[in-house]
Amino acid sequence: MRIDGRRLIKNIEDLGKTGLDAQGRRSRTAASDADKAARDLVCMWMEETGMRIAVDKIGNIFGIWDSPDNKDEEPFMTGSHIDTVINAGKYDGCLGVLAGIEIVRTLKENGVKPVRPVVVAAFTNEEGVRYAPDMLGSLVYAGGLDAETALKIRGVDGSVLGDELKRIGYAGSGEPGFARPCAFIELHIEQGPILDQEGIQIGVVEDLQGISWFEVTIEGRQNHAGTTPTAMRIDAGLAASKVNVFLRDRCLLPGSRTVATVGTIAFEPNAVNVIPEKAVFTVDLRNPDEEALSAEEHALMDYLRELEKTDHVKVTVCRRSRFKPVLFDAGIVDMIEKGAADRSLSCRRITSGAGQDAQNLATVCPTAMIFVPSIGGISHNPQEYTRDEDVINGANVLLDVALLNVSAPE
Ligand code: HGY
Ligand code: MN
Ligand code: MN
Repeated sequence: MRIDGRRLIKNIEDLGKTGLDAQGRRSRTAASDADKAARDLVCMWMEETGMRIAVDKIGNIFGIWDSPDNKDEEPFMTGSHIDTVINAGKYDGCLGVLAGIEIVRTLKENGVKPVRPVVVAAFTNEEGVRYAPDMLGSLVYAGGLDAETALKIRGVDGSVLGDELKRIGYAGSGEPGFARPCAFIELHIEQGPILDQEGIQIGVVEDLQGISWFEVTIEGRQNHAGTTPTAMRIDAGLAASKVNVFLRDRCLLPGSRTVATVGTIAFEPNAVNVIPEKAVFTVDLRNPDEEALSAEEHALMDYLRELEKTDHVKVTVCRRSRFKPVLFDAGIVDMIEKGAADRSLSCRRITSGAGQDAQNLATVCPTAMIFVPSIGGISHNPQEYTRDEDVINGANVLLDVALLNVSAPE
C-alpha cells in the first residue's frame, strides 16, 4: 500500500499559498486571518476525505474517521500544526497534518476497516510567535494548562487568544483532552542538517531537547548620542548586546550542547541619536539535558544580576515558556525504525532540536516522531525544502505504522 504522492505534494503546495503577503512572505501566526484561511482549507480536505471535524476550546482541530463499530475504541492519532513563524517555509507542521489526511484517504481507498478511529489533529499555536508559550494547543490538550487560562493569554500584538479564536470562528466547544489516543505519531521535517548531511532518508526521533524562553527588559537612561561622555552613559542597548554575546560564549564552551537565540529585540525610544533607555528582548535556550538547561538558566540569571552592577541598569526577567526534554516511547520508536527498514529506507535515531506537539502528547500516550530531511538543514525560512521523494517516503512510513495501530491484532 502506498500514499498518493502527487496528491500530497499538491496539498502542501496549495496550503503553502495561504498566508502570503504582498512580498510573497508566508506568515500564519496563531488565530490570524492567515491561520483561518489555512484552517478552513484543512477542514475542507478533512471533510472531503469523509472525516467529521471536532474543534476544542483552544481551537485544536480534529479530523475524525470512525464508524459505529469502532467509535468507542481509543483512537490512533497523528497530525501536527499549520500555524507558522514569520516568513516561514511551507513544510514545518503542514507536512504532518496533510500526511495524516493523506493516509486516511489511502486507507479508505484500500478498503481498510480500522479497529479504532483514526484522528488527524491540527494543534493551535505550536510556534508560539504571537502567543507564548509555544506548543500551546497540544499543551492544553494534554492537560498541561487549563483552557480558560490559555484563552486569556495576551499576544505580542496586545490581542487576546480567546478573542481571536472567536473572531476567526475556531473557538470550539470541545473539552480539551479529546479521547486519549492509543498512540500518537507525528511526521515532521527535521529542520536541522543531520539527515541531509548523512544522506539518511528517515529520522527515527527518540527524544527531544528542553526549551526555555524568557523576555528580558533592561532599563538604562535615555540621553544624547553626541554630548553624553561614554563614562556617563547608562546604555540599555549596550547591556542587551552584552547578554547576547554572553549567551553565545556559553554555547561555545567546550562540550556545551546548549543553543541560545535572541530572536526579538526592541529599543525605546529607538532613535538613531538617542542612547536607548530600554531594551526588551527574548531569549530562547535549548539543551537535550534537563540539568544542563537548568544550569544555563542559572548562569544567565547570575550574569543579569552582575550586569545591573557593572552597567548600572535595571533588569527584569519574565518567563515565557519552559519544556523539559522528552524521551519518546521505545515501542513506537522501534515500530517506526522497523517501518523504515521494511521499505528499505535508510534511517537513524535522532533527537529533535525543535519543540513539537508530540512532546505534549508524549505525556498522555505512547508517542514518537518520523523525520524527513531538510535540505541544508534550513527551516523557519522560506528556503525550507524537503524533496518530494522524502515527503512521500515519510508519509508511507506513517501509513505503515498507522496501519499497524489500526489493524486487528494477528
Ligand atoms: O520553536 C520550535 O522549536 C518549534 O518550531 N515550535
Ligand atoms: Mn513544527
Ligand atoms: Mn516551527
